Amino acid sequence: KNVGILGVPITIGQPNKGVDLGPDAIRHAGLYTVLQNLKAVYQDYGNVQIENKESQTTDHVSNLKNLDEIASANELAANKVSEIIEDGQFPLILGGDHSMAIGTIAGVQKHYNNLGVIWYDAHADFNTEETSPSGNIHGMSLAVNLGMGHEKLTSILQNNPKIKPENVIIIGARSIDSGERELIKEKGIKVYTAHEVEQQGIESIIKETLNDLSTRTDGIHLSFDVDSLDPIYVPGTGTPVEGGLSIRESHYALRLLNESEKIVSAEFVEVNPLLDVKNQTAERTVELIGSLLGERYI
Ligand code: DIR
Ligand code: MN
Ligand code: MN
Ligand code: MN
Repeated sequence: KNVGILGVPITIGQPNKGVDLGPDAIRHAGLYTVLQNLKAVYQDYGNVQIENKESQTTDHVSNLKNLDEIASANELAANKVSEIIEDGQFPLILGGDHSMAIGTIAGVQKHYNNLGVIWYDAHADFNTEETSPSGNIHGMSLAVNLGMGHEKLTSILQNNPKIKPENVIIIGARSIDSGERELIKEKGIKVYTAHEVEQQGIESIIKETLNDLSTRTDGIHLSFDVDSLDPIYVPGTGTPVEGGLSIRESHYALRLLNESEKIVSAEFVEVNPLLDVKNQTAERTVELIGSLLGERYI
């Protein structure tokens, strides 16, 4: 596999400082070594140039925070991701807050008629400006990809909507706002909450997910928010939620995704080194990336 690494150091989709340092922290945690051990061919495209403004702007009409800045950052990210695919590489995208998925998925979707998305996250990121309790766009990026939300966000690159509701599966959710819940039901999105992971087990869930998406899609993008994991493993993230997935089941999930050969692009987001302890969140992220790209214990 030819891997094209891209950092998207965006922080203005949420309030905590430091998530813009995530991509470099992941590189420092040994990303290249893992790729070399896997004998992967890789190229680092560097980071998208993002101006994370210190002072926050709020759109008066919609209450969206940093709307214009996020829209233009995502346009840049989308074009970069698309370029990586045109170069024949597998986009491995490092974040950055999850608002970046507006652009990354726009960039990938340009190359697929029927893209599937696995959203591995403690949250659903399914708010719109009408439902959002915070105005933070990192809590809206999945909804935007389904065509809901501000026109400046849904119109990035091309088609709107980018993704069909039946092509999205959320795994690990345990913090969903009431408005998001309504929208999820309305759109009929499949959600495996942390309770389903407990009850059904991650192996069955990933196999079901792959079965489901494989028949309908021509490629699957993995959007992996590190806050899907329990905070005991990942202290370095901005919106931790207790009761999360374990590191063991998450490695196994990623291994199953690797074996399926259905994943065409992946992003690992919300790594915040300023909230971290000894870069362990970035280190675990690198190890998880290793599992997705084929690393095995034996
Ligand atoms: C919350 C938090 N649902 C919001 N979202 C987060 O602000 O929309 N997403 N943390 O990752
Ligand atoms: Mn998220
Ligand atoms: Mn999250
Ligand atoms: Mn380690």
